[in-house]
Amino acid sequence: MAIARPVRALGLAAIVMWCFFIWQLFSPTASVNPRGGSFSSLERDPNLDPTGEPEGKLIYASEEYAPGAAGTARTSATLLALVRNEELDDMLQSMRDLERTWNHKFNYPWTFFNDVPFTEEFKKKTQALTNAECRYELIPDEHWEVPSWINNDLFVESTKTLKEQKVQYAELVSYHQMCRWNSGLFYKHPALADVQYYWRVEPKVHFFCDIDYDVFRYMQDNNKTYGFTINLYDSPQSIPTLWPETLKFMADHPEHVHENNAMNWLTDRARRPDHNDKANGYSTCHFWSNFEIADMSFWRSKAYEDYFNHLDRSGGFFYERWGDAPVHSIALGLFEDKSRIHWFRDIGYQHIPFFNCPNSPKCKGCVTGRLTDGEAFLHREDCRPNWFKYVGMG
Ligand SMILES: Nc1nc2c(ncn2[C@@H]2O[C@H](COP(=O)(O)OP(=O)(O)OP(=O)(O)O)[C@@H](O)[C@H]2O)c(=O)[nH]1
Ligand SMILES: [Mg+2]
Repeated sequence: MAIARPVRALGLAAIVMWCFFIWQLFSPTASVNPRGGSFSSLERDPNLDPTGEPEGKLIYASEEYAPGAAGTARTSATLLALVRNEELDDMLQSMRDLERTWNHKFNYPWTFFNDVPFTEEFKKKTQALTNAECRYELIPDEHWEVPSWINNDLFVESTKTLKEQKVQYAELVSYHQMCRWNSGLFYKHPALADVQYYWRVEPKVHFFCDIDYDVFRYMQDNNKTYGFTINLYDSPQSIPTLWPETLKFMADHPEHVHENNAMNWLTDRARRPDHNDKANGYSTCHFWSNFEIADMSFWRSKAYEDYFNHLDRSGGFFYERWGDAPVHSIALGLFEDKSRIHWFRDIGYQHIPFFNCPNSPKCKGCVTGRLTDGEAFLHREDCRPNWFKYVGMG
């Protein structure tokens, strides 16, 4: 019996679609891994691979890490938190996690910063969670105030535009102040004058994995400048002139650009061309700086000081909403040897809505390889594949 031509066509289309479906499912470059991490340029999320301690020299806990003066193995370092009195409960949550997984073995001091004095309750409750010393520091006015060269009318006008473009927190002056302080001022506080390394800790973050070695000594003994866990795309609307200002700066100061820089990571256009276009040449890829373990010598270097001053004078911390994350990341990507930047893949971490959750028996409370527990579209913000592609996983 002859089959009518439309029916034959329909059958053929069904077979083609079925083949396409099967190909999507079993293709070796499937872009979605079963745990939810979305990788288009890698076969799988490396967090799914068994993760141990980093290579290199590691120093483990001993009696030389006892609290107080007995702690002779500790290097010059602090856990560092900028926090408001109202965030006490969330800060205690972060502290509990970090003390449990790491600091009770090493007893590094905590340094808390605030633009207003800390309450007695804040001091009492935070100190009660650690055997290490806690320091409570007020930020000097000249580090926090809006700089004299910022025009308030222009600021108000600019925030309207930013709000129209849905830039989060654009209307909050304090948010701009916070980003500027985290970019170029925190390490100038007199309380940190003799401190070299810091681990930045925000309220309401989580740490999931037991870490048994001294991470600050890891940085020092293995010649690392900066450590991160998560790498994301930024909102290009918050930084339209950051890259153009950076190019101007580089033209004036070519001597600061490191020969082993990560320029191709900073300027990648392949993965998210729209972001690169809106940010005028910057991929917007950045280390998510609510977590950072770093050597302040880099921020205190002439290269970074010159760069920060250039950016600060241009007004973009207020007329746009430049975050410390892209500012730090661009500076590191240009002025530092990229081999001195380390992915702490073994430190399980969450700041809502993103995770770094390694595959290790030392981790509890997060799902291995899960990048986010938020909406599916958030996977698009993952920029780690670019870092791995251009720099590696070291
Ligand atoms: N003392 C003080 N701390 C602040 C102020 N604004 C922000 N911070 C702190 O700066 C850090 C970053 O601020 P967040 O409000 O968490 O900004 P964010 O991480 O971009 O935003 P979320 O996604 O909402 O967490 C946190 O540690 C805050 O506690 C402020 O005006 N004063
Ligand atoms: Mg936060």
